[in-house]
Amino acid sequence: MKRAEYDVLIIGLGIAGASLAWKLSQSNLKVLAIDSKPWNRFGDKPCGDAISKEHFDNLGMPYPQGKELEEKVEGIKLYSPDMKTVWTVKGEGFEIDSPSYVQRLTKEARDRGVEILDLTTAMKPIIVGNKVEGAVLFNRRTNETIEAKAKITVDATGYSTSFRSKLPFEFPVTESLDDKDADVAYREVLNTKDEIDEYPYLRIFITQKASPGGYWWYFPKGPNKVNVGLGIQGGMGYPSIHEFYNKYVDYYAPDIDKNRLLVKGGALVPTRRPLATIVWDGIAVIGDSAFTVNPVHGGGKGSAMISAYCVGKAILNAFENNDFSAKGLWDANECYIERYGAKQASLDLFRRFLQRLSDDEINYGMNRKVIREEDLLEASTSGDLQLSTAEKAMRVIMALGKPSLLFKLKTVAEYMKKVKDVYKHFPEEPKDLIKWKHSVDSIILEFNKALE
Ligand code: FDA
Ligand code: PGT
Repeated sequence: MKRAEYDVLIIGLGIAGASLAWKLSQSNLKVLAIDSKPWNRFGDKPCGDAISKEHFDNLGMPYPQGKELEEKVEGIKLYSPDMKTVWTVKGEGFEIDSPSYVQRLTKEARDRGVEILDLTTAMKPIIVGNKVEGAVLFNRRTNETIEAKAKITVDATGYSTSFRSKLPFEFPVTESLDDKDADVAYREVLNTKDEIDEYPYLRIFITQKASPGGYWWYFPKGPNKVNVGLGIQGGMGYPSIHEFYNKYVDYYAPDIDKNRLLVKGGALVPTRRPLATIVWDGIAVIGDSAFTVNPVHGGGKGSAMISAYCVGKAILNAFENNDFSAKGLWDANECYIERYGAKQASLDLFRRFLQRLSDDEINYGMNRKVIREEDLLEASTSGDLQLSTAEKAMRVIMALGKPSLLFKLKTVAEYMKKVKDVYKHFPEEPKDLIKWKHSVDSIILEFNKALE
């Protein structure tokens, strides 16, 4: 068996792993980054490919350019189930060609000294004492087994969680995903028959009938090309996603040319709060594997980049202090929670509420502006649903004259605030993690009961 030693081993070169490799290539650390896929398929995963521009600005990541940028986005149009209400949310973003962008980050990282191995899979962790100290790899290009020792190993394996799930259960980063806390999503990219109307706007169709617990999207990638798909909640016993796709695609994407299909595929989207901790002794977890996706809109590329940024900073710190333990990496949690994690926890609750609403309630709510588009945007960007908004909403709902889940909006807003407050008191030391996690879990249980 071949043996090698590194400072950092990154497993997975999707947007999360590639962003981290790119960031660490600016340091003097000896880094190895691997992926099971061949080079030309890095970053190639089923996705709607929409990212807000703000993420690149906030993190100092390079904008997608040339082939990497398929369309500049100017905003999102949100359609009610009966299509009678359309909310327009303005905001700059990109429709990217994800493989091109991820491969560009990876090439730049390699040019600055990061070693990259494609067709290489992490088979199992190396654990010494109770610390992760690297992984056993298999390289299909050379048919070699490699014992890769590393001071810090980073799991960026996406929704497969294929590395961290092999750790002993005493590692808190082994937390698994409940089926109901995920959406199954599927999309196709096709050319259209005619030029798309207002193609710089993404379209989101809310419909429990055609996508229970998720939504349909129509994301133009230019005047004649579109990414169209849907998500449905997992663990609910619904028919297969393909059944929904085939039944409703002509309704939500009437102008696609089915003879000009470019790509298709589906995957799971975690829709919950992040892992209670994204670091432990000798290990960090980023991207989908750490459940960093936005629970309400399912976008996870921007927040995968945030988790890579926070873990990157924590790694540099850990090397400065020569401490690779959970404690030495702990500031990754603080950074991620402040930038995105607390909002995710609050939106995890909002998502549970939205998934229980009927199409009639959503039609009513959107049409009568029970929540206004500004409030929804505020909720989905900061995780705050204002109580005053909820109180005003109560008055509107009273006029409905029949009992409705919408009545619970004030309770929802209260719990969203409550869980965010708990995240403000994230423990300063790893030893207090379990107690803190219990307090988060009990708020979620209480909230589920309150919705019944
Ligand atoms: P990703 O899955 O991209 O990468 C993981 C990598 O690890 C893979 O390349 C894999 O080969 C590798 N790997 C796994 N195990 C390994 C092992 N043991 N050894 C070596 N390599 C290993 N988000 C968004 O922002 N905007 C959007 O429009 C959408 N739309 C959307 C639509 C659909 C249909 C889905 C399913 C998802 C989305 N998302 C999204 C979510 C988004 O796609 C997702 O959050 C990110 O791409 C996740 O990036 P990661 O790098 O974490 O994982
Ligand atoms: C309800 C559960 C849904 C589960 C979703 C599963 C579906 C999976 C499919 C995945 C498709 C991914 C689509 C990604 C879209 C990207 C949207 C986007 O970029 O949003 C921007 C940026 O948000 P951010 O969090 O990345 O960044 C924040 C900031 O810029 C950085 O600091 C923000 O725009 C929005 O949030 C628009 C709102 C989208 C809302 C989605 C629909 C929800 C349903 C609402 C129902 C309302 C009914 C109310 C009635 C009372």
